[in-house]
Formats: sequence, C-alpha cells, structure tokens
Amino acid sequence: MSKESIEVYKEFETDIIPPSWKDRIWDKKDFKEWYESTVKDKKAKEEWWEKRANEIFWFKKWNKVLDDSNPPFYRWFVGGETNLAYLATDWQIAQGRKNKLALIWEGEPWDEALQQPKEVRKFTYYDIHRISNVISYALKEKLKVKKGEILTFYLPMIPELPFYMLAAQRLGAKHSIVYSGFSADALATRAIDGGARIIVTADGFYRRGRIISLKPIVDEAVKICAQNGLKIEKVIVIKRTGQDIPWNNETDVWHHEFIKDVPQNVHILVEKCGSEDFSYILYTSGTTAAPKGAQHSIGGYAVALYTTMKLIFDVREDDIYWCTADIGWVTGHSYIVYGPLMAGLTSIMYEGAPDCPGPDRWWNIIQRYGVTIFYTTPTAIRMLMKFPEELVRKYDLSTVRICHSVGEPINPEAFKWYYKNIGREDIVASSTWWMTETGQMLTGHFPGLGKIFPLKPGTNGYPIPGVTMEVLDDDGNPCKPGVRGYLAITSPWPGMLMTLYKSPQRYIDVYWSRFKGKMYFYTGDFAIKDQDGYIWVLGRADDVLKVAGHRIGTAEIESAMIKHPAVAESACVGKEDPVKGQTPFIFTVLKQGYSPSQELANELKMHLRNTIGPLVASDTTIAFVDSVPKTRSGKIMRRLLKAIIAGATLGDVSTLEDGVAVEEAKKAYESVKAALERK
Ligand code: 6R9
Repeated sequence: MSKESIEVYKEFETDIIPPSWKDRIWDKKDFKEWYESTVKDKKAKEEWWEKRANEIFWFKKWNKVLDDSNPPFYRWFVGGETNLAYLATDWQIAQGRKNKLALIWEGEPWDEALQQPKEVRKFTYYDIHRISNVISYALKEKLKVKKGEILTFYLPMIPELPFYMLAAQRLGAKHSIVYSGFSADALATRAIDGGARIIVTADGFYRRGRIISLKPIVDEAVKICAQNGLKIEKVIVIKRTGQDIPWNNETDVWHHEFIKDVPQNVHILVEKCGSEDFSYILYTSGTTAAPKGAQHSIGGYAVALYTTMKLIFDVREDDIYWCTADIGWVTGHSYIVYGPLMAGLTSIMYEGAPDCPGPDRWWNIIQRYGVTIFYTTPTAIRMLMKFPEELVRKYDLSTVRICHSVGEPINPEAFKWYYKNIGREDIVASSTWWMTETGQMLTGHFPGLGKIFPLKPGTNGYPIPGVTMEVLDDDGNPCKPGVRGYLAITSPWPGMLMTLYKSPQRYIDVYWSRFKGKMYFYTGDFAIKDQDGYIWVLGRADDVLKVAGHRIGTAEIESAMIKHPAVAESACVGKEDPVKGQTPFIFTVLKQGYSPSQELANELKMHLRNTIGPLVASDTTIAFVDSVPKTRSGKIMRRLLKAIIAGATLGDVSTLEDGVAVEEAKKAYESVKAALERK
C-alpha cells in the first residue's frame, strides 16, 4: 500500500462513533488519560500488565512482573506457574462452562441434496478436556512423552490438531506445528531443528473438492530426517479422508488405534509449568534461507492472549467467534486455539476453501451459526469481493458485531467492501497488526478506544494499552508524522517471543540490533504514524514476501531454486498482485547447456513445490535473464528489479539503488527489460 492510499481514506474519516462501539468494558470517561497512563513509564506499564495477569488462573503467582536484567531476553511473570491446557479447558469448566460449546468444526464437503455440510462435529469444553486427556495419557504411557519434549504436528484443519496441542501442553511438552502447505523438505528441516521423535499427521484433507494427501509427504520427510541422523520413532496418523496411504508397520500408528484402549474418563494431572518456560516453537521466514524458530512463553503468552481477546474482540459469553486462519500459522495458534478457548468462547473451525462449493460458503457459515466476531485476511476479502455483492446480501449477516483483518495491509477497496458488506458501515472493523514473533495482536481499533480515537479505516489503529511502538528513521529517531520509517516496538510486551530456538545470537542480531544503542524490537515493516497517532503499516521493508498472507523469505526461494541443476543463479522479488497482495517473481539465470522454455519454467515451479511447498508454487513467475544485476559490492539490485516488474521506466529507476552509479543502473535496467521482452 502506498502513502497515497492515505488520501483515499480521507473520505472515510469520521468523528462518529459507530453505535455498537458504545458502552463497552473498556469505556471510560477519562479514556485518553487512562490509555496514556498504561504506557507512561515502566512502572505504569508493568502495573497494567500485572492487573491483566491477575485475571487469569495461576497455580502460583509470580515474584516479578518483568525481569529485564538480561535484555533482550525478557522474562514475564517470573516465578509464576500456569498451563495453557489448564487455562483452555479445566479453568473453563471451573467457571461453569462444562457443557458450553467450545468448538464447532465443519468439514469442506457439501451435501447438495440436503443443502448442508456433510460433516459437522461439535465439542463442549468438557469434550475437549476429556479427549485431550485421553491423548495426553496415550502420549505419556505409550510413547513416554515427557515435559520438555517437542512434538511435530503436520496436520490440516481438523479438531484433532487443537486436541493434540492441548494434550502436549498438559504434559508440559511443546509443539512445533508445520503448516500443511509445506513440502517434505520444509517439514524435515523443522523436525530436525526441533529434534522431533514423534510426528502427528493425517491421511489427507479436503480442499476445493479435492483430496490432498499428507502421509506420503511425511514419509518422505521421515527419510530426509534419517539421512540427517534423526530417527522419527512414531508417526501418528489421523484418519480424515479414508484414502489409501503408504504404511510402515514399524513407525506408523493410526490415531484411533493409539487411543482405543485408553479409558475415556482418564485424567492426567496437569504439569505446573513455569511462566517463563516455553510452550511452542513456530518457524517463520526471514531474510536468510534458514527458517527461524520463534519460541513462545507460557505465562506472558497466556496473559497477552486473554487481554487481546477482551480488548480487540470485546468477547461476551454468547459470542460465536470465527477466525478463518489456518492453525499452521501463528494467527491460528493464538486466535483459533489458545485465545478463544482461554476466553471461554464458542468458535467455528472450517476445514476448507472459502469458495467451495461456491463463493458464498463463508457467508453461509456466518448465517448458519450466527457468527458475531469475524477475523479474516485481506487476500480472502479480495478474492471474495470479485463476486457479485448479491451473493453476500442473500445472507443475513446482521449477527456480526466485530470484523477485523490480519496478515497484510488492507487496501482501500478491500476495506470499503469488507466494511460495507460484512460490517454494515457500523460495527467495529480494523486491521490488527502483529507477527509470529509478537505472539499477540499489538494494534487495532477496539471498542472504547473509538471514543477518543475515532475509526480510521485502513489504518492499523493504535497500539493496545501497555504497548509502545514507534516509527523510526535509520538512526532510531522517531519520524515526523506522515513520514515513512521502520516500525519498532520500543519496550517488551508479554506475548513476545523469548528467543529463537537454539539461536540466541541470531535473536539479538535479527531483532534487537537494528537501532544503534537502543534496545528496540525491529519488526521489518515500513510504517507511517499520521498526525493523529494512527499507525499505517505499509508492508515489509526487508526481503520477506507475504503471498496470500503467508510469510515466505525471498532467500528461501532463491536457495531452493539453486538446488535445481539448470539454475546458475536467481533473484526473487515480490510482484504486486490484486488478490494475493504479492506473488514471487523470480529472475533466473540458467547454467550453460540449458535454454529457456515454458517446459523448464514449469519444471522449476514443480521443483519449488517439492522443495518449499504448494504455498509458493502456484502464482510464481519465472523469468529467464542472462544475468542478475548487482551492485559493485555484489548485492542484487532488488529495488530495481521490483521497479521493472512494476512497470517503471528508465527515468524512474536510475537512483533506486544505493551505491550504484546511474549508468550501471541504466545498463542493468536495459538488459533485464530486454530479456523480459524477449520472453
Ligand atoms: C499475524 C501474522 C507478519 C507480517 C508483518 C506484516 C504483515 C500482519 C498486518 C500486516 C499490515 C496488518 N502484517 N498483519 N501488515 N497490516 N494488519 O500475519 O504474522 O505471518 O508472522 O507475518 O505480516 O508485514 O510483519 P506473520
């Protein structure tokens, strides 16, 4: 999104507080003062978070709210003891939610004759408690899973994924979830890094009416692990589709066989985990090829989720909540599983694609369950807004009272469409900014805040109370309002990652060393703070792409490309895409003996699919060039390449790259342009 988009929003600016924003829990007359008091100084900030921590359950309270004696290794609620599985089920039951529906799961296949989904599974808090205890028992007794072990899950959107997550947490074990759109290579790399002994997967799942296989990918990953000295002892397979799958008697066990003889009423004593112990690792992409294992805490993470569920989603007992993300990404970890369960909500979980059997499936789901809180992505909105508005109007969506988005900047058209068609130009809607590393939403518009900071659609709103963020220039000084800079988080927050798994130095280098002399967290995003203090996140400032909201590093793509025998070199940049936000555009130099052809381009895409996963392969463009333009110091001229595919002319590009002579840039432009035109 460009700076100009801010102008587009002018027409939206309003002093009106939408009616449904009034009278909320955080509404106070002296709101602004109160808001500012939560970030006034370190003491005030800690007091605010301590109050929030007091709202959740602890086996033992903390001795210290924040240990900042060894920055950037901040530790929250030190000495406290709790457990994410306990908070998600036992604590809910203790609060009277035993028979409340916690999860409504809907499979993708649609029954045309009955005009309803073929499968719906519903689970109360007690059901989830029971099932996750049974799984915990089997993991503990049969596979000797102990506190501290990391289990790898490669699962689609089926209820067993949250059940296994909770079963692991119950034992004080940790999970490392790999999104089911990743390849065997990617799964193996992550399993090896986490030292996995056990992988949990499914035979397959439904997507856009097709069955997608998972088990052969896991088998391949198990082989790669073995070649790298890691023996995967057990692969637990959940039967979702019933398709034929390859089977290995030595390692494989069906989930239903695994738990069959466990007494249904078994109760596993929950492990009292240290607040500053870790709950999971989730790998995310950065500017180098090796994925980074963001390691999250237990206590601080729990407080962060509970607080943001209340602040940003304004949860009430009778809400029907639906976050459309995949649990394989952080949004699903925090806001499909742990956050909503901890808040005692009834959530929807949907297996499949938004446009199956037709592009009104989501609106149908909202109507059928009376969804009140809806959380989705700009990519999905842009995809669905291509269809006639009547498709939405056909449905009664009036139950929705909050609709937020996440994952990428939301462009004006998409926001307008979302706000009008889903939000009835009335309800709370905003773009909540956060990252895998932050664990929790850090900005947004939320009920109550509207009193002093009226809705400014398209912005990322304000940092939540108790969080400090700035837009900084290269030297770490705040930019003037309206001037683009780097988004930084200037003090620790409870949901923050603790470190990068087994890579503490990398943690310091990547996130905490960007601004000399200042212990600020560098997000990697460009942003603007406007004259009213609203944050506009513009997109990544580094070489990370967001393809349909999925985070992927250009370095990962380039490193996969180079593994193909035909490729001498490649440079990947993001190409703007009207639906997916960005897609990979790969300038590729071939080795001698290979010549450009459509077949080779297709083969390279297939190669990407096999090495990274389907998530990058579908909309990738491969463009063959004779050379990739570089600066004299050997850096790829990425900005120039980006400008070329965006259609810039020679005049626009000559000053793009630092340290590049105008002539050099022009030459690079001409040669790349010529190569693209030959194509
Ligand atoms: C939660 C999630 C993080 C990156 C982040 C930024 C982009 C996320 C956004 C947004 C603009 C929003 N991003 N939310 N950009 N507005 N509301 O997406 O985590 O996958 O780690 O990606 O996504 O660029 O730095 P993750």
